[in-house]
Amino acid sequence: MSRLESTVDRSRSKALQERAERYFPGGVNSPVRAFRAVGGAPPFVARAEGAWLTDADGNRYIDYFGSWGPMILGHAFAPVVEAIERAARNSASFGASTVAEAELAERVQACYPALEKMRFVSSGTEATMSAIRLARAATNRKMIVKFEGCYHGHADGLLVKAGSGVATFGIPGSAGVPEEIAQLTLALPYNDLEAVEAAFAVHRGAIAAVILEPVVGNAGCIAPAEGYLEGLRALTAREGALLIVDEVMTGFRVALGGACERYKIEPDLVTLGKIVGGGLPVGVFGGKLRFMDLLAPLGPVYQAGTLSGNPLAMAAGLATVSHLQEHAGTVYPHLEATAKAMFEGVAAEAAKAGVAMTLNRVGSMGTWFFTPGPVRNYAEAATSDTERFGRFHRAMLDRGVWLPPSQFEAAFVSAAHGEAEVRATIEAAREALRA
Ligand code: HOZ
Repeated sequence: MSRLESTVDRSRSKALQERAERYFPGGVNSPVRAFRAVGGAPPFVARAEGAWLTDADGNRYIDYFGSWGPMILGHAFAPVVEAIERAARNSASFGASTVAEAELAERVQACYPALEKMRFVSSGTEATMSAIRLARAATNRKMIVKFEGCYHGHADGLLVKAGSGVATFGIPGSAGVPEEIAQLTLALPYNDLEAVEAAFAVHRGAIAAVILEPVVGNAGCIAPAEGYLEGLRALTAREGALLIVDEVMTGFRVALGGACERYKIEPDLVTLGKIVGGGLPVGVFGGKLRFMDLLAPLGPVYQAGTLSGNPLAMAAGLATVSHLQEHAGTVYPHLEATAKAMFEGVAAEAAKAGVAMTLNRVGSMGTWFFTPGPVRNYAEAATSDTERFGRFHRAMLDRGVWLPPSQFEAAFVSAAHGEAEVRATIEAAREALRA
């Protein structure tokens, strides 16, 4: 048997993958799902509840990717399911304004006071590309600064040295992006203020915005160094560039008010997604009034979407954000304690097994990098032994633990994970790290 083959019966998933490959490139609608970075066949999900996924063959897994972040309350969380059902009875879409939009906006603003005004869109990609457009219009400048390994969706100008699937497959950017567009993006090392200072010196008066993941999730999890976020704020303010804090992944995750609250950031614009939609497709961009009021119909920056503020998505988002707001005092401490026990428990097993590993964790998101570390930027993350990670991933999957299928994606813990899941995960890791 090859090292990629599993002893677990996933024959139904395998057949479904073969069928999917007839219709979708790689059999998937988003590249990392194809498991190419870790090997083995991806299980097809039949259903999920709480912290557990069940595949098409009836195998059960503890879920540590949580739909890539949104499922912070666990799968099929009853208030979210009921809200979606209620909304669906009134029709799935109108393409006109509804009361739920302002209700959700009011709650989002209570958690994120920096969003003086906002706009709902349908994905994180839409949110970040619209924020960049606003920044360019507001400054009348063309260039943007991003950081290596940060992923801000798949708009042309944001794929330069991006994280997530771009890092997973080791490609510098994407074919099909005109050089003229890629040249407007400067990709600098994360956690390096001097590099940003130098870029502003070279391109004085040309940089419209600096966009970043305040805690990187798409190169694996990387925390901001002490003083880094404050430094970026000061530099961008001094140079007349906007600071865009991309909280698609960290929003409502690393605190109720995301990284803005946790690190006391004062952004010009913020982008959100994932949790704010409760598992349905929602993105948000928002920030200072003087920028947001440049948007059509008030101003000259055009942005639109038939499904923006979709009633089902608003209902799921409202149920999720309301629950987080009303139970923040219990949910976030539970997430912190569960994630700490689980991530550190697995890292302790690696130490016992003599496996070189660096654990990075911020709240309920984290990554075990298969490298002695430290990991403070993408170049250091890229020193990880990705083949070793793949072996660990497959061995964990065979023991009923589904981790994100790439060394360069963060793992997430939900409020539905508890002591039993933590214990089972550490036990699985004890064996998997020796496999
Ligand atoms: N880029 C996403 C995670 N960072 C992957 C989304 C997906 O494959 O569903």
